[in-house]
Amino acid sequence: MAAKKGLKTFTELDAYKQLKILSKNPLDLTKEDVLTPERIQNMSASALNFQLLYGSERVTEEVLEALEALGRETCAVTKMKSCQAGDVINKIEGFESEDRQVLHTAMRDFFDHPQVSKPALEAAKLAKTECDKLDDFLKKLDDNNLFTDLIQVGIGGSDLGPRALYLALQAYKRKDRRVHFISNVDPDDAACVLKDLDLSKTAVVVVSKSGTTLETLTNEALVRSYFVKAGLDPNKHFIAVTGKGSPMDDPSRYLSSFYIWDYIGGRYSVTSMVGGVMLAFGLGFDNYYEILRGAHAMDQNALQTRMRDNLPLLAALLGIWNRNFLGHATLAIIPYSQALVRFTAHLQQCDMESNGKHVDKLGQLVNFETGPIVWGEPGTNGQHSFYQMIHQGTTIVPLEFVGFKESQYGQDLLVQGTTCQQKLLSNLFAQSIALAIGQKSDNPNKQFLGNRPNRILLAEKLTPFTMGQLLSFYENKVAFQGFIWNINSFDQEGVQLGKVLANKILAIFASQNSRASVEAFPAGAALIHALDKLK
Ligand code: G6Q
Repeated sequence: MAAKKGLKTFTELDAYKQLKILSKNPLDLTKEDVLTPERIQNMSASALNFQLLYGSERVTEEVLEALEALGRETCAVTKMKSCQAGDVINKIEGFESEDRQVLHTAMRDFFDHPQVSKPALEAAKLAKTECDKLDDFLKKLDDNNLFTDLIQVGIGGSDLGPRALYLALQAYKRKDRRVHFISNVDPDDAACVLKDLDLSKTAVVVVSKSGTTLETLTNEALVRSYFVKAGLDPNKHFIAVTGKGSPMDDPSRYLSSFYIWDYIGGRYSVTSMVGGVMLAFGLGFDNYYEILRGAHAMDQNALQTRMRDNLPLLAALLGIWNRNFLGHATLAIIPYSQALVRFTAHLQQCDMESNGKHVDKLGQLVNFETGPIVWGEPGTNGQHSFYQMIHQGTTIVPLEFVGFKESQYGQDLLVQGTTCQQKLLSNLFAQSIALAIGQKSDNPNKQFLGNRPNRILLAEKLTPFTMGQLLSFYENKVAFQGFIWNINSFDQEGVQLGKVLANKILAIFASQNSRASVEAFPAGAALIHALDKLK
């Protein structure tokens, strides 16, 4: 791949070449005296209230230096600064593309260190205005004791992250409030949520940045119809979160409308009003603010120059070592925390939609691997399910574990001398070591080859503040990988084709197989035809 405009592509970088040489002989973690207590201690980085332990990655000091050099050579931290300052970085040079700033960090940048750049300052001011408006609105709801329940209707970025955080922070929720989610256009999703609700005490927040998403608009119409059937006026129950000027920007149809801007990508929108209305309703406004404070603190950490001071950068580079140099195609993110039950699903979108790209920022096809397949479930449950493959399967799966010293509720019991929390942590630590060092045996079926790279992210307790930091840690890690690969982590052209074809199939359904609609998409018509054969 020839470099365009004098810029080196990823594989032409000096650090890439150095890492390529080093990767021919990666560290063997299964050897005696490799995973020593000293290594575990030395290969750890801390920032804020997190510790990242990476002794069980296949890296030596030499590899770490080369990774740091890769970060420098690709100006990763400078690019992060430029992103947070509001430069237009969401674009592909020379081709028709999105052409926007990327300013989700400004949604939480109105605390101690307001951004100095003018665009970021403006964005932070607008965000603060929406927060204040939300605070007022919620106070009015409180004063009039209007609603006990809230349904968030939205999909993709307007659902996954907000839902993951709400579920993660149940220990902090308001006892008098409940939140529900409808995302799928499958009518059973809405039916199941609505069947047990007293609609007279229920508000609905419809979240769609574009105001055009098929699933969300359909679900809004469906849920409105339930209110009408119950003799209620939906306009007195429905709240909108959308982009200014979108088709949903019609305050006459809503009890209140909140706004987001085109510089906030859907999957990066949790801390904006997209997550804000629901999180502040369900957890209380102060807890929502704590999430913002935490996220802002980690955004600041992402500006640190040294790799070992900058946790998201360090994790990004370790991921790149596994992906591009050790050749691992997937990444399992396993929280040893039941509260994070949907967090990996959010990270799956955040990572795969951002970095599942095949062209670089100059529109050139890349000649290296980009984002990995991201998946996972909480531990210890995963241990009783897919860990067999992770330990002894033929595909090596690097892992990122997340764990907490304390539980959220603090309700625990000593059983046979240890608490539940200690049992949870023992399993996390044991898995990390077992995967790294493996086990020799004369019985091949009882042999563990080891050298399964993994790292552990540890914090004291999953509070709203910690949750904000964790969210930002991953958002920034994903962005760093995109900066280093020089791909655009902020667009999502790959989701368009399916949407276009789904609309052609809808036209066949809507016109009851009109000739024109069938001829416009014969393969789609053939699939519809399969429905006729069902008994
Ligand atoms: C995220 C994507 C996508 C988006 C949904 C919902 O980055 O753009 O998941 O969030 O398609 O979009 P709307 O909020 O516009 O309905």
